[in-house]
Amino acid sequence: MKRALITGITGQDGAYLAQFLLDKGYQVYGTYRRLSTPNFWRLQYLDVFDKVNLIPADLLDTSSIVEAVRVAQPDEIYHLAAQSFVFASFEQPVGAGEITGLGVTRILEVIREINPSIRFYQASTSELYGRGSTIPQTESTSFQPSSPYAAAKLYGYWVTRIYREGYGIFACNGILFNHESPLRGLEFVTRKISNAVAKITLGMDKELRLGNLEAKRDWGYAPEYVESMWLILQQDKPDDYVIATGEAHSVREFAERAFTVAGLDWEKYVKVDERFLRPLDINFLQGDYSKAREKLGWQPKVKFDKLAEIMVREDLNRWGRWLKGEKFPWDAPNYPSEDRIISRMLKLDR
Ligand code: NAP
Ligand code: F7E
Repeated sequence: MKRALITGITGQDGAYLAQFLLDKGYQVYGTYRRLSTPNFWRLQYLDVFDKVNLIPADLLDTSSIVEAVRVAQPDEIYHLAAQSFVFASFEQPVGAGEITGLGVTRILEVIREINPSIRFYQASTSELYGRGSTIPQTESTSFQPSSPYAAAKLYGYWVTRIYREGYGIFACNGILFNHESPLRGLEFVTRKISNAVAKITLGMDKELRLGNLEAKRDWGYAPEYVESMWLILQQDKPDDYVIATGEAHSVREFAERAFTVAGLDWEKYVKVDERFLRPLDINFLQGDYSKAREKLGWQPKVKFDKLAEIMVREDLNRWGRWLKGEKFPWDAPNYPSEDRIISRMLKLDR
């Protein structure tokens, strides 16, 4: 039985990947952070909480990573843990470097020391391309990161290649474009929209405040994207791959589509709020996944319209059940209103 270690198993991708690998017959280990309140709702939601082995570890603490690798003895490590919210990386830029950047080297060093035959997947990102990039983006498009998050990921991308080329470690980058699902964190724009649409439809909210409506992203469906991570580590040679849908849509279009799913006119509810603008934003990301299609046999099935529909229907279902008194694992009831969050990024007088 193959053994996999997933860092960041409590996140969107970590939970879906755990489910995918369990279905493949893997013994799955996952690292999680010790928090004052448990954060296992996604694993419970997918009904895999009792099937995975959990190891406390923090990317800031190398000794905890050593322990995780010693305990799990993995054939494959999927390194998904990161401070993944771009907006927050402007609030905590040093943390972005420490966690999202240096965290990669800490894990690669542990692999090099303990067992260099472990295969390593690095969660790289379309954010690497940044502003003003040529379209569509491929594996050979140049990178111009536009946030502390992207700069940290650029470091992680290169250190992965350096350990591959310098030490012969089977280390790969999946350059994944945005991928969403009902398990997406509430701060990301698609889930913020689907959650608000559900609450407005059910009379629990009145409006939705968003930032840059013109930004275009290549949005795919997370459960399909975790399969690509596995495929990347099953190849004969380590390499880097773009994973995307090949389509770009704006935030405005996502809002329009999401409200339409619920039979509402988005323009009546969406307000632009400057607090959600970033010091720098990327206006256009659209991936070319030809290499993944040819070499991995991977291609996306769920595209933009269907994705928005899946997300809105699931948030409607959750809030509907919640209104009837049912309790089940899910993040929204505990999420503070953004008006209650004091952040230098959310100041009104910028
Ligand atoms: P996510 O839902 O935000 O999950 C991030 C995970 O990292 C969580 O399990 C989180 O733990 C963990 N983490 C954060 N800081 C940590 C630390 N200091 N030590 C240990 N663990 C820590 O992100 P995701 O959407 O699943 O994305 C997975 C990875 O893919 C991330 O590296 C992200 O940057 C990258 N990526 C995502 C996308 C996308 O569109 N989703 C696209 C390209 C690349 P807690 O639960 O305790 O917070
Ligand atoms: O923003 C705009 C915002 O926060 C998308 C992460 O998974 O994907 C994700 O990063 C766009 C941006 O995701 C709001 O300015 C408008 O242009 O959903 P997001 P992201 O920044 O693209 C990449 C691939 C990753 O690697 C990251 O880890 O939407 N936008 N209004 C807004 N965004 C948010 N969050 N909230 C708004 O109100």
